[in-house]
Amino acid sequence: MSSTPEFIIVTPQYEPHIALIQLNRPKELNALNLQLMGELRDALKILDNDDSVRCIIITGNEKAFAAGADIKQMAGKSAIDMLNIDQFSTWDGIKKTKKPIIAAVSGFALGGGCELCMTCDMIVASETAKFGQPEIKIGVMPGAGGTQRLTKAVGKALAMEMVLTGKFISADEALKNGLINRVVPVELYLNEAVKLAKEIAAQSPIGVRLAKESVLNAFNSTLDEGLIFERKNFYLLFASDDQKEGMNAFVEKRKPDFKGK
Ligand code: DAK
Repeated sequence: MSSTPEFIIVTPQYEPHIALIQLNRPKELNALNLQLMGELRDALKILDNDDSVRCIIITGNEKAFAAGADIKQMAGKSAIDMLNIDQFSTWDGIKKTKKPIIAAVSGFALGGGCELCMTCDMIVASETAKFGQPEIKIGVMPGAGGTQRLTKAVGKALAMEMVLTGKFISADEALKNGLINRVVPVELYLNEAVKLAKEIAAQSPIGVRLAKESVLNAFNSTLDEGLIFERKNFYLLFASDDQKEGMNAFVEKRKPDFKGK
């Protein structure tokens, strides 16, 4: 990292092959100001290019994953200010991360905070987590994918209700409706995310990368286009050492040692 970030804490080897990024504006419930988002984008880019990292976890603290974009920073802005700030380039940078990202969520995941965890690939939540898109209550609407990713995850009925009323849903409701992967007691949510990250980190990094890309492609393509995309990535993996190692290890009844080549 070129300079130490102020609003995030980055631990590149929290566990072997697993990086942890903690959002760290606790007094403001991790409200996502522009600096924090820039630091997050830069950290993800560095970790994405670090061969020793195979999975990334983004977390907050027990009270909040993130309570949204920083309302105080946005309040006085004009449409042209927002256009010129071009936050989308930052969010697009985060979205481009090739390695899998797990959001470990406790407490509030609201507005941009909910959108950030939906931009991640999987979500592990504590029983105290609350998800919501309350932008409507402050006179706006979701601006970083909330109307799209939430709808694709939970369906029209619940997404419409959440986006139009700003209501929060609990971790259990989020699990029941397909928004998140797991719910565990609050003292375990980070451990649980690490457990999931370890399972992923034990696989072929190149396989994981192309599989993630293929799953995400499902959101942007017809079934036939998606199947063609998947097939090409599948063939491509036969050019990797990891494919030989994985299949040979199976035949030789041993654990594979994947190198990401
Ligand atoms: N922004 C700024 N400060 C926030 C904040 C936020 N989103 N959320 C909380 N804080 C601050 C509070 O102002 C308070 O600061 P002080 O007053 O102590 O200085 C401190 O955090 C503690 O908050 P509370 O005192 O309110 O704590 P409570 O436990 O009573 O309530 C709460 C917790 C989460 C229910 C409440 O703080 C709340 O309603 N917060 C706002 C939630 C919200 O409306 N979130 C959506 C924000 S709009 C875009 C990308 C993203 C976005 C837009 C565009 N582009 C790419 C263009 C996203 C927009 C949003 O997220």
